[in-house]
Amino acid sequence: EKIIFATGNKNKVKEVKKILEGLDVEVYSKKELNIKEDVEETGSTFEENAILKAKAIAKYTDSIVIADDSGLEVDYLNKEPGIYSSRYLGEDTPYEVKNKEILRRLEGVSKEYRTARFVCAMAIIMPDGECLTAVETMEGYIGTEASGKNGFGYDPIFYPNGYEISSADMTMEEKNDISHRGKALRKIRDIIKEKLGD
Ligand code: ITT
Repeated sequence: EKIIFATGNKNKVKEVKKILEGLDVEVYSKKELNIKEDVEETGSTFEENAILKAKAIAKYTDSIVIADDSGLEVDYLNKEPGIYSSRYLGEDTPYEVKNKEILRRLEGVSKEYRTARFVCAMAIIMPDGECLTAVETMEGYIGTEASGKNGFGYDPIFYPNGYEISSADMTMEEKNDISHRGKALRKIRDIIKEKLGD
């Protein structure tokens, strides 16, 4: 059974391919399918935006479609950048710059007030049009410096609770085990398994 993962983010594709490993599915990104459509993320929640992205692609195919909308909520910054995570300081601004800016805005703030979380909403559209979602978080805090070369985006400044390292210092397997994306996608995987009857 073919699954289409509707995203333009190759880091998400890597993580999702790994998380769905072992299930008899093929993951295709939009790029691999030559779908050029750029979806406007006009929703006001991660969940709404995930559904928008999945629906935009579902009209091109009879396969199962999944989409991920995710981001970082920093409590001290009133949950910024939130659903605007990829657009924060401009879509093309390097993450080094975005991460530095968040660290700067938290300068002098003690650890107990540096709490943050990654949120992931996964939407799945079945061939019969049924739409389901799973929303999960990874709780942690913003460190005082960026660290790590793995992962992507805000990973170098995010330190998951219970670990002394950033999520960019984790292997992809370690991160997937505890991450917002890992947790949401494993729920979706169980739904797929049920539907496919295996
Ligand atoms: P698609 O919409 O095409 O899937 P995108 O990168 O634009 O790709 P989002 O709109 O969902 O995706 O933006 C999510 C942003 O939140 C992403 O670009 C990262 O900056 C950040 N983010 C989400 N999950 C993350 C993770 O696991 N680690 C680090 N940053 C993450």
